[in-house]
Amino acid sequence: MNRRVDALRASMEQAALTHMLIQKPKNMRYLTGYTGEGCLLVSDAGVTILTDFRYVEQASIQAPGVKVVRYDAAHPRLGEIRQALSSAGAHKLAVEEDEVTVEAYREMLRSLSGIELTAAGGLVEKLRIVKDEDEIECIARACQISCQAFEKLLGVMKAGMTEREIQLELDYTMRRLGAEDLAFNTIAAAGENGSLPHAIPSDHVVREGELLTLDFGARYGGYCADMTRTVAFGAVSEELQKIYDTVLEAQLASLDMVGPGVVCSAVDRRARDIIDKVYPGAFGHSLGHGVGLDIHEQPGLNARDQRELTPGHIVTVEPGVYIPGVGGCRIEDTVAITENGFRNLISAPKELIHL
Ligand SMILES: [Mn+2]
Repeated sequence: MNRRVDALRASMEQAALTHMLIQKPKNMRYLTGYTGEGCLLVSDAGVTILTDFRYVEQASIQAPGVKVVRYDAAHPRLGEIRQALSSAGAHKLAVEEDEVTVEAYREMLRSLSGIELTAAGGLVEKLRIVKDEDEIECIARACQISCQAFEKLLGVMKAGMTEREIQLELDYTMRRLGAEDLAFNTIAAAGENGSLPHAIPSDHVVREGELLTLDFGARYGGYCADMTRTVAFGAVSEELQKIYDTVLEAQLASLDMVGPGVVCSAVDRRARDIIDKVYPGAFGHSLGHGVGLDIHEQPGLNARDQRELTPGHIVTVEPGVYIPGVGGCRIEDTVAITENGFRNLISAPKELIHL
């Protein structure tokens, strides 16, 4: 069928599973290229897309060669699934337990009586951790679009604009440059708002003497970019400069140790030690996360993740300092782990830019 479906079937076999129902849109896309609604049924006989009238043609275009089964009121989805299992003599169906709602689960219990439902969420996500060349190139392109948009923004952004105006300009520019969508809602936080790591852009007018944190990313080919830069408007206080310098030192030091065989938690620790010495407790989130079809994937650069980075992992490195009443700063790159170290997919400069 294809390498990804083959890999999933291999991990299903290891888990003694013959049939798996995939309902997460990103997992459906990863396995087949199909982006419409419905679900996938994966078995040793192959993969089937189950969908309704609206998506039948789209499925055949996006996933050529994949069997498409149309369901409707007379032939409901769960009836089709039940039939597929019974004709294969199967009595067990794996589902994504972190996707199925309680209501949907109850309906499955009713409609699939006699079939054991088992939790197998995470099997596809485990495959998605290591990106292939095509995926890395999509993320690299998404990062390139994001960096180009940031560079253009630097030419037009000035004190007197609101956070929302800056956000709109950046979003528009990413789309103009080829982003199919945004990877997530752009964060633009200036002045005291900078102490909110996930601030919602407001009508706050950016003034001279403020830092502005921009966290954003384009989406390309379904894949996300994630980058953050903090810029200054005019001259900033010694206090804000010190915050910036501390975050930059932590970002460069932790980035420097990234590579294959390095334990995720150790990278987080490196950045945290640097920041905690100057601003104890002011870096309250993890250092980074995997990026792919979803903006937050595995592995995590955090205190709990003891896995080793391996070639094909794509992670963010994004330390920050947040001080209520004063402001904040974050600097973030998205990097691909390679055989020898890493490839930084974000090319935007990191020294403090004064506008
Ligand atoms: Mn991020």
